[in-house]
Amino acid sequence: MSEPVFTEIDHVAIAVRDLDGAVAYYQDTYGVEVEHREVVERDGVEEALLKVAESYVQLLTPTRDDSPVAKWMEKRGEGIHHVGYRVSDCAVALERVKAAGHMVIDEAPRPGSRGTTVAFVHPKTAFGTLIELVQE
Ligand code: CMX
Ligand code: CO
Repeated sequence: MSEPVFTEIDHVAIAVRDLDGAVAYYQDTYGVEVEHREVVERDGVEEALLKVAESYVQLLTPTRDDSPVAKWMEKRGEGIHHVGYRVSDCAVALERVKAAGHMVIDEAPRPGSRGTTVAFVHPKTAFGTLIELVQE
């Protein structure tokens, strides 16, 4: 048996319209703190990462109309957008998905937020969940 590809749940990503309001909700209600905030131009999002043990809640809001998150919120409203799983090697994890014949969005690993290397797996062949492979 080979080692599991996922080593930790890196983040649960939640699309929201009001980032500051959502941050305040999590801080005030659950006492979790923002560890990182960043505008990710490439993905057209602003994110706030709230630390929960070894994982994060990733609050996301679109920064432009053609952002994948804007498109998604138009159709589905606010809510859970994707799950990020931590992996030790993003390229190896991505190859494994491709070798198994499943659809991917990124053909090769690329930069993510907070200096990570990431690749997205397509929800179509992932039982309806958008998956992000995250290498720290
Ligand atoms: N979760 C589950 N399914 C999703 C989805 C999501 N987040 N987004 C889209 N889909 C589904 C749609 O429901 C649709 O399904 P049907 O064909 O059965 O109706 C299908 O995927 C195609 O959806 P679409 O609205 O036509 O959207 P696109 O194909 O243009 O884009 C996707 C979808 C996943 C390829 C695009 O959102 C993408 O490239 N995402 C990766 C990048 C990203 O999300 N960046 C923001 C986060 C950055 C970060 O975490 O740091
Ligand atoms: Co993410």
